[in-house]
Amino acid sequence: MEKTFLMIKPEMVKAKRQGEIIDFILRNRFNILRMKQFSFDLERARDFYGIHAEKPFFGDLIEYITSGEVIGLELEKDGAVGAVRELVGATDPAEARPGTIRYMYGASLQTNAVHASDSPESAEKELAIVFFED
Ligand code: FUP
Repeated sequence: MEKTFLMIKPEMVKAKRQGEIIDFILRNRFNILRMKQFSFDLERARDFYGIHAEKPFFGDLIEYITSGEVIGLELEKDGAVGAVRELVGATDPAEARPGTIRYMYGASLQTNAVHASDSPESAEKELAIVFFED
């Protein structure tokens, strides 16, 4: 079965709302294979978001993602990569469809509640960064 990576971002963990997202994922019939609460160090954060290194928002993004604990989840389902992206919704919560995670929990382009891998290749890279000790 296909695997992917989902991450609950710092503002959701700070607000103690991670349970709602995990419940939503389980109700949508994903299997959770691994789950880890942790803080990014700078090096891992820069690697994780390396594709955005040249973007003007990169510095803010790194500051934000290292600002508190996050929860990484390895998920499994048929077509998991696309299925999670559907549930997550558009990057900007203002553009996210009703019923999506970012519609329900996202506050801004930066504080958009979760991250989800956009391809099987990204999922593999992101899982390796987050679950590096395995
Ligand atoms: P997504 O794949 O939907 O998470 O979005 P992107 O990979 O395009 O962006 C990665 C993260 O950068 C997003 F979660 C939000 C953040 N971002 C900004 O903070 N400002 C921007 O202008 C664009 C993206």
